Amino acid sequence: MEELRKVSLVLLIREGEVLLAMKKRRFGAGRWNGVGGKPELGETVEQSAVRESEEEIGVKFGLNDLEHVASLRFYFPEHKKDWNQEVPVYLVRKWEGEPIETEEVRPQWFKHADIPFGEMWPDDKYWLPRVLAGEKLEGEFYFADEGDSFERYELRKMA
Ligand code: 6OG
Repeated sequence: MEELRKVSLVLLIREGEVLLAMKKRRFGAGRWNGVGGKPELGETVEQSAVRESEEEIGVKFGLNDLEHVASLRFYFPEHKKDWNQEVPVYLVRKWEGEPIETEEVRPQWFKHADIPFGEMWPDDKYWLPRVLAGEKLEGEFYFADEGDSFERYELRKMA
């Protein structure tokens, strides 16, 4: 299978709550998600997680604060295969600054019981509760269309 580009996903967490951000534009617009994005030239995916978190919501933390909790591979139909990506998911428990709204996203804290899965990528309800409960996961999601549903998925404990 071809190499997938890696795109970071960061979830800030505090007691019983997770920070999600409403994406205001581009890929994933209109959905709540973590922050993060594509590495720039010469950057590792971890560095992209740190940089994008500061750019998107104004919080600062170090590479050591990234807790790698999942690796998810997303596959789309042939006509959308440029959306295929591997997403390492990181939890962050300690940062500097208060999350702020920017042109790209609007952040908001959610209690675990109130996570708005209906307004998120459809994969999230399968892996996010498990990751928040302390599991480390890897898996694949095969989308049937442009991201509203998927045909099948596999999730297993991270090797
Ligand atoms: P930019 O293209 O904005 O980064 N991402 C996904 N997150 C979830 N929960 N489900 C998916 O299923 C995803 N596909 C991509 C990775 C895109 C951001 O969205 C994440 C990045 O954080 C398809 O640079």
